[in-house]
Parts: sequence; C-alpha cells; structure tokens
Amino acid sequence: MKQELQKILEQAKKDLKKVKTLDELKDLDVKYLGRKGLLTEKLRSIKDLPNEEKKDAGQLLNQTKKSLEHDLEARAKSLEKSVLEAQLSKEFFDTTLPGETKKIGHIHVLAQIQEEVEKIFGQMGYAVMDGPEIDSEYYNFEGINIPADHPARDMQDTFFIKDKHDPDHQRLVLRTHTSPVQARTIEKYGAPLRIISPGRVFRNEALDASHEHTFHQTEGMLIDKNISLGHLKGTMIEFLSRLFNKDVEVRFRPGYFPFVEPGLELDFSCLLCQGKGCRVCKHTGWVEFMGAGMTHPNVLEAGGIDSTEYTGWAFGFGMERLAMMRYGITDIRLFNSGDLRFIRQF
Ligand code: FA5
Repeated sequence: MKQELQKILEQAKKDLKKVKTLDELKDLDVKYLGRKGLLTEKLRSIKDLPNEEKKDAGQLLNQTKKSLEHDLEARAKSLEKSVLEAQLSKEFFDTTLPGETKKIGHIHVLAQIQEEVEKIFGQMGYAVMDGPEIDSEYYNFEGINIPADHPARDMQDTFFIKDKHDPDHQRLVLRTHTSPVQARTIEKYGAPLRIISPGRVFRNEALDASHEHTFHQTEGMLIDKNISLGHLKGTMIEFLSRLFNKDVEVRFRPGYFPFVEPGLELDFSCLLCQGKGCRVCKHTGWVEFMGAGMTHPNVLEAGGIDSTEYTGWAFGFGMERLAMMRYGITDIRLFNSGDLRFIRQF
C-alpha cells in the first residue's frame, strides 16, 4: 500500500507541474480526490485489508490526501495570481483613483425614536405590544366605548374598507389610532398590565405642516389596583426627561376621549425656549403632546376586568411630533417624503 500511495503522490506532483489553467487544475482534483478519484478508491479499499493493517493504511492515506490537497491549493493560488497579473498587465489600472464607496442605509429617524421609546418604557417594566394596522370597526371604536352613533367618531376621519367575506358585513378600518391595542390587550391578558404599543395609524386628514394622513403613535396603558393620575404624571416626567436628557415639566388640561374618564391632554414644557415662549410653542411655553386619561370602566368591563377592583390609565402620543420637537423639524410631511436629503440628516 505504501509504495502504491508513493507512486500516486509522485504522479500527482508530475501532473501538477503540467497544469496551466484553473480548469485543468479542477480536472486534476477530480482525477485524484473526486468521488471516483484514485485516492478516494484507495480509501474505500481499506475496509478489505486485514484488521492489523487497517490503522496504518488509514493514517498513511490521510497524510497523502492532506499533502495532495495542500499542493493543489498552493497551485490554485499561484494560478489565480498569475491570471490577475496577466489581466492587469493588459489593462491600465490607476491605483491613485479613490475607491468606490458603498452606500449603506441607516435606520429612519422615526424608527430610531421608536427604539428609544421602547427602551425607556422597557426599563420601567412595560411590555411592547403590536396590533394590526387594518382592524375591525369593533376594536377601533365600539370596543373602546365609541358606539356607531357616537359623535366622537367624527373626531377621527376614517378610511373604511369593505370586508366582502364577513357575513356580518362588519367594515374594516385603517386604524385611526393605536388605542384598539388597549381592547385587544385587556381581552388577552386581563389585569394587572403595563404595556406600550407603538405603530402606524391613518386618518383621512386635511394635510398641513403638523397633520399627516399616515403617522405614528405610541399607546401606553397601566392597569392595577389603586392607580391614579399621579402615576401617569410621574411616568411621563420620567420618560420625557430620559428621552430629552434634561428636566421636563408636564401639565394636564381637560380633554375628551370616550375611552377615558376623566380625559385629559398632556403638555410638556417647550424645550426649544425652556418654557419662555417661542414660535414653536406658540408663545405659551408649553407643547401639546398627547391625549390620556383614566381608563373608562366600560373599556375595562368589555375586556372582562372588574372595574371596582382595578383602575388604570392610558395615553396616546404622536411620534412625528416628538421627533419634530427633538430635532426642530418644522414640517411633518418631510417624514414620508422619501427625500434623502432629509432622511440622511439623522
Ligand atoms: C388619540 O388618538 C387618542 N387615541 C389618544 C388617547 C389614548 C387618549 C389613550 C386617551 C387615552 P388624538 O387624536 O388627540 O388622540 O391623537 C393623539 C396624538 O397623535 C396627538 O396628540 C398628536 O401628537 C398625534 N396626531 C393626531 N393627529 C395627527 C396627525 N394628523 N398627524 C400627526 N400627528 C397626529
């Protein structure tokens, strides 16, 4: 066996010297190491040897195989190099030219803010929930205490979609806010719970510098025993101060939303003028930020939570408006414009 292998190796080396192209090298590889190659055949024949010879023969064969593989690889490298050199000698190649810069994308400013929002609330023990962007009329309205004939439906101009397959002819809606996630989460998990839910929402809106038809909100909800608006105020002061990296004050104003009672709007102190009054805060020193309030008992009960035992609050704020405040962006329509000059700034 030893002599046979020696012979094969010597022959292979001779063959290697004659090889001039990568294709020829590939043929040689097949001839010796392919499925029916000379060395492979020898490896297969080990099983027919007497037991006492098998070990030595195996070792020897493996050494021979490795040595051949090594030679083939070395030859491949030198052939590749000479192919490249030949090519370069034919072409003029200006090594002083600047290289081609690869264009790498980056995370959109709104997604960046969303990540930060999730991180801060995550640190405060909130889970992040997701909800469908196309939802039933029930979850977008009835499930959160906005019946069909309620005037509050007019607060959010809605895109409706006909669901042909629904025997009840329930209409589907492009959700007008992230509040449907409240009803879905209460139904699924009951109390106590502590969640946020960022996502895209849609309204049939007259567009201007601060109103888009497609924008993003973050819903938040806390339900537990003995929860009050004091917890909401503390949570929002903590969240905004961490997000903006400076002390932020907040204030409540009465506001109406059918799914909370009492309802309120929350403003925070304008960060551009430190509350002194400027164009952005319309010289009030405060920036309107979000709707909120104590979760209406009807919403808790609709999801099977005993409203005499548990209380909670919910809020919903606009992500674009938050980003606008942070970066001094003056027109909300820039976010969806696809204008790279805008997107690349963040
Ligand atoms: C709501 O959507 C309620 N669901 C918020 C809520 C949640 C109240 C939980 C109570 C409890 P509102 O329509 O005000 O409320 O919208 C909330 C925020 O979304 C606004 O403060 C604003 O920041 C943002 N927003 C509303 N409409 C637009 C729009 N067309 N373009 C951009 N941002 C908007």
